[in-house]
Formats: sequence, C-alpha cells, structure tokens
Amino acid sequence: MKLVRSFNASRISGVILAYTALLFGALIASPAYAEYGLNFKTPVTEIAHIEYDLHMLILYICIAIFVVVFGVMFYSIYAHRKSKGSVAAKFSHSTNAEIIWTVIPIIILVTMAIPSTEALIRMEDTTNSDMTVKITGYQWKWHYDYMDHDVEMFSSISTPRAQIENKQEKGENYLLEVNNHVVLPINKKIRLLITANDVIHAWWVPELGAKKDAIPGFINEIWTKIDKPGRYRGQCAELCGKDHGYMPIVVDAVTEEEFEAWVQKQKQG
Ligand SMILES: [Cu+2]
Repeated sequence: MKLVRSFNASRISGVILAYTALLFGALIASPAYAEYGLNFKTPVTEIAHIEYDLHMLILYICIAIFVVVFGVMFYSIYAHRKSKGSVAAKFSHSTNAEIIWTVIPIIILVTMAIPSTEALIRMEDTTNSDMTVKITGYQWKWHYDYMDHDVEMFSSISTPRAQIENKQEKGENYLLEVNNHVVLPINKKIRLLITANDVIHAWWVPELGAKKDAIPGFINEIWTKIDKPGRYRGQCAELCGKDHGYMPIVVDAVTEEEFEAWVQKQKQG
C-alpha cells in the first residue's frame, strides 16, 4: 500500500512538471511568440526604457518568489507526506515565523518601491521641455495642436470600411492607420498636454512608454523624448463609446530638419 501511494505521488508531480515544461516550451517555440512577442515592445524613449527595466525587475522578483514559495510547498508536501509516517506539528503560534513573514515582504516591497518611485518622479518631470503638443480626444478621433508652431490637425482612422466589414482583405496595419500622422522631432523633450472634449479617452503609444488619460475639463501632462526615428502606433486605451477601437494613433519620429520641413508644409497647406 505504501509503495503504491508513493508511486502515485511521484507520478503526479512528474506529470505536473512535464505539463509545465510543455506549456513554456510551446509558448517560446510557437510562431505567435516570434510574431507578437510576449514582452513589451522595444522601447524608444528614456521613459519607455525605465518602464521596461522596472517591469523586468519586478517580473524577476515575482519569479523568484514563485520558485521559492512553490519549491518549499512542493518539497514539504512530498517530504512530509503521511505515507512516510509524518505527523503534523501541534503548535499554534510562532513569534519567529511571524517576524520572518513580516520582515521579508517588507524588504521585498521596499526594494520594488524605490525604483518605482524614481520612475514616477522622472515621468512627472515635464520641466525644460523644447516644445508642447496639446492632444484632445474626441469621439472618435484625436486632435493635435502644436502650440509652439501654430499647427493643428485632426487625426482619424484611415482603415477602409470594407476591411472592417470583412468585404476586403485586412491590411498590415489594420485599425492602426490614420489620415494625419503625429510628426515629432527626435532628441527633443516634448511636453504632451492631454485632455478630451466629450468623454474620457487615453492616449497610448507603447513604444514611447506614453499613456495618459484624456479627461474632459482636466489637462494631464506627460513628456517624451524619442531616441530613434520611426513610425510608432498606438490606440485609445480607455473605453470611450462604440468606436473606441477605431481611434488609433500614429507617431512619425523624424529628424529636426524633417520636422521643420513638415511644419512649413502644414502651414502652407
Ligand atoms: Cu477614445
């Protein structure tokens, strides 16, 4: 009887281990992993880098906690099983245990809080910006006002209706394309003032690490300084009505000269 029981216990833990390994293997090896990735998009701003590193740090801490807690748990279940003759302890209070399980989480939380607070302070610091763009959310489009350049425009989705209604094959940037791109210069600290005209929206471009609620009657601010020229796509990130999924954002990060040329073109237009 004893033999049968211990055989079952080790077989069950073996099966659990095998399934876990399979699951991770499938996730990493699957084409979905290569195509979409499991992690954040490659950061292209200082804030996005800070967010990425913070995310990884917290993730590693969580993995370590997971391994330690489940390690101790599974070891205890296995090593002190009834079939081996283990008898439960009878004590009901342990000051040492209480101190340990209070102090260790405090240390872990403080370790997480320090870099998080530093990141928040850095994100909130919009001083000494080179230019300001005011972004206003509408149902269901965005308005951009380049306050230092006297340029403003609306930016609406440009995905053809036929693609949305499945009458045409969907394009590469389905639901992530707009008529007027937000052109921003690289290596400039850009202050973004974010508000809304009707309901709450949120301006979100993952690669810039920029996300902020757009609230009617309030002006929220964030800043961005893009390192790399490129095209970065985002979306409204606050459920704002029936066309919430149809108000994407496209940022074109260009050199300063290209930006100036764009501004001149906009003024003429
Ligand atoms: Cu919205």
